[in-house]
Amino acid sequence: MTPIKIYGVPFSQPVRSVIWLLLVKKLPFELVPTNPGSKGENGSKHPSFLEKNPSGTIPCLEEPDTGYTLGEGHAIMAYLCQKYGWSDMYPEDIQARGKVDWYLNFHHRNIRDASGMVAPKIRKDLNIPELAQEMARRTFTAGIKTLNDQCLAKGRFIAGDDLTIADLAAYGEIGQLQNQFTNIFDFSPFENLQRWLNDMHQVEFHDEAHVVLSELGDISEDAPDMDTIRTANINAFVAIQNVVQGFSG
Ligand SMILES: N[C@@H](CCC(=O)N[C@@H](CS)C(=O)NCC(=O)O)C(=O)O
Repeated sequence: MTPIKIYGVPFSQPVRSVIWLLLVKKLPFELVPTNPGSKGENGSKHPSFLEKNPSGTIPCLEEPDTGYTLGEGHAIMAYLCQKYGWSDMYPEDIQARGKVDWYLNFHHRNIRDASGMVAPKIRKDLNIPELAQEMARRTFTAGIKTLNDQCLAKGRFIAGDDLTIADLAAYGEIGQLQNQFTNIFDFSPFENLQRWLNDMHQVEFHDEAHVVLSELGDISEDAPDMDTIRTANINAFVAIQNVVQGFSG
């Protein structure tokens, strides 16, 4: 069987969540470097990429054996879980699965707005208005308050007491803001969320899946230049490849 392909770069939040799932499940895959937003040959807006994922965003999955392609991080994770029978991560029981799906839907325009705080630091050239940044902070804060006060007050993980793809999706966004990574959000008022973050650190391959963030480090004061981001992505790419090589023997 030819390994599946994942198009993307490790700095992308939904790409990281998909990669982490594949590492946890030890499924060999090929990570195909793809520049988000670029119309160039390896870009997510190139016509050949749009054939695979009409929205022109990363991540995107491709199965060389079947020719099947799929975009959207959450759709990819749900598909993989169903295809390979990873029912621990995406339960078969429809009520339990409903709770995972609740989060996967809730995530967008709530938790996903974490990236609305990261992007202005990384892409100074985009001149993202202060108001947009403030709106992202407010939406994100309301989102994590919901997780902290409701979901994580009742269960160890977001959709109950077991780790699921809801947690991997959420960590892609929330995790990046922690003080050992970009350090651009204060989680101290959110006790349950902090406990969850610590639990997520214990999940297998946490460090390998997040090399890009440890390489990039604290960006709260100084924005990294493009070379630093490129190097962080390359080093993360190598770290991920090294783990995957171990799976295929
Ligand atoms: N809803 C999509 C969002 C994907 C997304 O926005 N990816 C970014 C990189 S993190 C991207 O490809 N941006 C390029 C663009 O929007 O043109 C998902 O969760 O997969």
